[in-house]
Amino acid sequence: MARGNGSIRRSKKCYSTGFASSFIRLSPKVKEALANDEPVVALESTIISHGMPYPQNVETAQAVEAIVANNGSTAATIALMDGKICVGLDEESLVRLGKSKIPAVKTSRRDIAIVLSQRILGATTVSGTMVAAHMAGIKIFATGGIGGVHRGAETTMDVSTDLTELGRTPVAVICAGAKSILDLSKTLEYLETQGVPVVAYGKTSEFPAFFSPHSGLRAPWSLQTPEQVAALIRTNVKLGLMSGQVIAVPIPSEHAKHSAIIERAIDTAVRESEEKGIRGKESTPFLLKRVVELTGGASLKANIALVKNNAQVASQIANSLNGMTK
Ligand code: PSU
Ligand code: MN
Repeated sequence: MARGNGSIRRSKKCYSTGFASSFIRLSPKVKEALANDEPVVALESTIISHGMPYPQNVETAQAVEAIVANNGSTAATIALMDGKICVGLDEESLVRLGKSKIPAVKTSRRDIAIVLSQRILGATTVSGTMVAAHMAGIKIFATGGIGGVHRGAETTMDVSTDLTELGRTPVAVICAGAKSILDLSKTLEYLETQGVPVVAYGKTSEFPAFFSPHSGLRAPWSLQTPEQVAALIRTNVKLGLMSGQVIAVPIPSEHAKHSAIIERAIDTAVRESEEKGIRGKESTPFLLKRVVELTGGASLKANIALVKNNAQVASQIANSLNGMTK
């Protein structure tokens, strides 16, 4: 039953309440895909506004959407615009996020209601995107890397809300692990605390470190095929476990060749951020930007390649999940 213009169809696939659905604006393509029970992959927008420079950010967002489409799924890039949670963006909106004179606000769960009520342009993080995807009934979300426990968190308490979101929202996040701007060992500990399965994907049992397939840390689980991941997601949904999953896909080896140089740049960037006293939500964007500068763009190339790879894997998982008997 439709609930007025632009609102989502009320079906078993839609988890939002009547009130929440009035805030959601589905693009025509996403609306049709969800109504027809076709596979949909959510994509975040902070990676566009804060994760990459213009114009590579917009180009990558478009290329990633095309990869999802070419693999038989519908892409739903998510952002907050004009007081609505927009699920599926047109080209003009992608450019607005990537190039706006008034920059988009990085929007995690904490910020959603403020950004909507003030009608601010909001780019959703992993946490914000998971909230929106779940409201729209989307179970699979592809990105580059998740936020995590920051280095030095024992004194700063800087732990990304992405990790608590993963503990409370049943969306699978297909990523390349987390960047070593973070403390990866503490990040895995915290995900265990939150009850989140972390799965190394493919022929590996190691948790990948974004720019490198190697972190030296073992992932608690390892799965090899889209079907196995789809079975995990389906079982999680059927059980009513409200937690998400981290599906950690190693960067393809041909794109990992500069990882040692990038690692040194990360150490420098972390030191600079401490010296400058950068804190809170500014910390991750500062580090990402500095690493791109210090590596002369090598990290950006690797970042783009792994996001595309993750989008492809996510589409395969979405197709597989869709093919399973309900
Ligand atoms: N890590 C990346 N690229 C990104 C981000 C993290 O390699 O673009 C973004 C994501 O949107 C992620 C957010 O959800 O940063 C985490 O920010 P914080 O550490 O402030 O929670
Ligand atoms: Mn933080």
